Amino acid sequence: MGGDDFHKGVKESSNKLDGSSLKILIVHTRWNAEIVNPLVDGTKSSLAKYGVKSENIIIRDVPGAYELPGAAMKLIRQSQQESTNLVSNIVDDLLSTQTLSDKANVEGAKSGPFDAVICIGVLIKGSTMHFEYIADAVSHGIMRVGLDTGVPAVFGVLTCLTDEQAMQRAGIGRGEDKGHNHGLDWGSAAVEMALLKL
Ligand code: DLZ
Repeated sequence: MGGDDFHKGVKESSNKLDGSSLKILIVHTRWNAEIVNPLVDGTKSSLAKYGVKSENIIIRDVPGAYELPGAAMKLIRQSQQESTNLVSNIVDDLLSTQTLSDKANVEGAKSGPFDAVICIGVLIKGSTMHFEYIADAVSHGIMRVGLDTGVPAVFGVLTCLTDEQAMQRAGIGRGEDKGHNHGLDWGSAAVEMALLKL
């Protein structure tokens, strides 16, 4: 490890990732918005690179990182409930003139539940234990969202010791080296996990 051929970070998947049929939820914080917003932009550009249509990227914001798991869980549950309702409406309307695909795809946007959720936030360590408690709760909470709903949940939360560390990981470092925008990796992780199959 550490030689010239050492690749830091995630390698591209060897599978072809076609996100054109996916519907992705992004939930991000308004805390540390100056760093979070570029991360959201990086995530969106990565999703676009893999073919996810802009109308199928749903974005919601919450106050802080602590709210991310609860919001993600609530919105996923809503999308699953709406899709159940849609199916029963389609069955009710089977004899109407509207085709099934017309009914299921309103104005090009994909109906149905989310295929993945990306939770984005930035925690920066202060002088109290707050950082440790929130980071622990949020990381476990986001894991639970994924396991309990079956919808892949991407951990897009930076847990940094300084502002500069966070800026570097959002690609907006102050020095000549702006760093790497981790949102680019979160978008590809969401597409890859959404498409995962045997
Ligand atoms: C209170 C707080 C603090 C001190 N720091 C951060 C932070 O660095 N990043 C973040 O996303 N949120 C922070 N918060 C807010 C909490 O996540 C949460 O919104 C509040 O405690 C209300 O539940």
